[in-house]
Amino acid sequence: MARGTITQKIIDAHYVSGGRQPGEPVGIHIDQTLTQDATGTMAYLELEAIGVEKVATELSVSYVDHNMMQNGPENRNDHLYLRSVAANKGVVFSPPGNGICHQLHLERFGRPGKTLIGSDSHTPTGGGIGMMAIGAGGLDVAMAMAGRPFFIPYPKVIGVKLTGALRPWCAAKDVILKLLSILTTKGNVGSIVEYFGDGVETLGVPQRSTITNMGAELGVTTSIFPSDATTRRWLVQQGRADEFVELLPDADAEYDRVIEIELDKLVPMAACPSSPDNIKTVAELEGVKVDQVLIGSCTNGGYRDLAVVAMALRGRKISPDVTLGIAPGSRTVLEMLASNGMLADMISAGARILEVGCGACIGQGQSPADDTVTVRTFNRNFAGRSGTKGDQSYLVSPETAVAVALTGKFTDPRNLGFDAPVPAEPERFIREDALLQQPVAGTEIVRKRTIGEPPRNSALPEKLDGKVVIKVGDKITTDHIMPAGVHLKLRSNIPAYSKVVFECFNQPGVPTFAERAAAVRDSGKAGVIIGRDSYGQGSSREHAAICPMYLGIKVVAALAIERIHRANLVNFGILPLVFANPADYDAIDENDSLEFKDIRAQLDDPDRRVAGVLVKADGSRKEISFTHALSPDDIVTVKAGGRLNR
Ligand code: MIC
Ligand code: SF4
Repeated sequence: MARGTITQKIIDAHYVSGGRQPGEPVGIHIDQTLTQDATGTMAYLELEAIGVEKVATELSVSYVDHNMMQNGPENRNDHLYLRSVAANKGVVFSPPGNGICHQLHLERFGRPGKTLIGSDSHTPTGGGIGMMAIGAGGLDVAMAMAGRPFFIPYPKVIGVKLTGALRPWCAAKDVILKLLSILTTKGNVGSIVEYFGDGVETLGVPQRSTITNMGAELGVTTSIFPSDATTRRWLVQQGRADEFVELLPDADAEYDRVIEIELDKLVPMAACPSSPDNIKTVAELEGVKVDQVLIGSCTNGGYRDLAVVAMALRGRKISPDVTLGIAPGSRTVLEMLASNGMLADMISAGARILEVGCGACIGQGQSPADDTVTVRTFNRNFAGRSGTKGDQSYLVSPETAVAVALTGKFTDPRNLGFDAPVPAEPERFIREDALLQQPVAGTEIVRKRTIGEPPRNSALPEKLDGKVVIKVGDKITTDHIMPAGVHLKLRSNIPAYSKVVFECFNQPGVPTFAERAAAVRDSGKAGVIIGRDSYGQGSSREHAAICPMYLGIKVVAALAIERIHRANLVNFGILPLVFANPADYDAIDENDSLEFKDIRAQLDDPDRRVAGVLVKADGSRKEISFTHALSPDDIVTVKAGGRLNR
């Protein structure tokens, strides 16, 4: 078992209750929370439903960064609700245009050694500054704002030893892409990745944060770097030197597993369609024609990344075969680029400057053309996430992205024929504190007509008469379950948003998933979803639980269910089960019945066994055995029909 790690030190300092053996639920005190608008509206509605007058955390911040298209009044209605509820409940509010929650939190609020949970799966960005920063569903964030501990499985610690230093044109993104090629997106649930070794000091905080940000794609609880002289330098640059604390592993720290990455051996890499772990070297892709390049997002939208891009573009023009979009991660970054002339370099090279925010990363605009290649510095390339069905989306570093923009095709940046830009670190970052809105007690909460209420489930019955509404395969992401993009504006309107659950599997002339699920629900049966491996990976969006719940889904059974999604299912009273015998997955088909007798009593079985009876269309019956990973507290929640009922 791991010893002397940073992970352990932070957990010890925040320990509230629970086990200390890997896998046992451990409750930790949460110092800070963050929300973003697309998950935040529901989180604050939940906070209100719990009856919280004022948040109990050291700091809670509400950011608006996702839903900024404002096609119709819904987005702005959400912003007004978010701003007023933040003021009312003691939460700092960051309005649209200030920046992506993770980038901004790193600049303004991230503190080494603190715990942070955020209603966004890329909250681990804060690990780059030595925080234990974890993504969670909105209801869990609401509970933390209410002062409740947050439960994680006591982690196994994967130590990633970095040695040497990156060579020119190689980037932090290549480090995490390399790690994704080793660990993949599957099988890492319950672990925390901790970086150590002499290579750590060669990476600045922005680079470390790129690595911890995209660590989310590994499916781990979070990733973390030490807090050292480099961290101190970053805090000085941000005008927050007094917030520095050193945080290092013991010299004889032991990890559950060690992976070594030699930074000087890394080459530029790309995640190929349609998974962040489908890795090739850029050299292998050399020459592939590209139509679109997009630079930005919470992975690579910081000052250093965009400065590299600006310097590579200076005095050059992009290829006429591509469009290049650049979205700075925060207002500060944009303002710094504007004041030092780098923005002009980008514009005159042919870049399209996009709004500060998530934008194209969440499928809000910039969808690629049919049958074309899009190259992005983002962290996810799940099928269809760009807004184009059958998209071919590749994920790369800013260094590689700018090489592609200049040539119109996949190009190893080392072949560009000029030296890799090395931007100077700014002595001071611009601070726009006046644009952050501080709470004012008693503020009236603005609730326009599109602000709904968080729906509730009914309690788990004794006998669950289930019917399989859909059977899906491996690696179903929450983007498959609950598409974002053009539908994002429905996040506060559950009945409307529910209509597009599993939209990507709908076929013309066949009733949609939503119609089928509602028909099962209205017939008095419980809807069942059958998944395979890594069900629910990706985003933390709890709508991937709330909307299926609204449509009557009571059980999700799969070979494996990812951490955040499983927690969201529990929070909304959906039973997450795991096939005890993976071969049984093959026995089940859509429209089969799955009956559970005495399900409430079965959940108390100390061996975690749950028996169901599969009834096929021809009337044949087969007993199927399931297990689950529910804690005693989770079981109470599921039985109650979700946390709001409790
Ligand atoms: C994402 O990158 O998928 C998102 C959009 O930021 C989500 C949150 C959401 O769906 O609102 C995430 O990563 O949790
Ligand atoms: Fe926004 Fe994209 Fe980051 Fe999600 S991954 S928070 S959509 S920039």
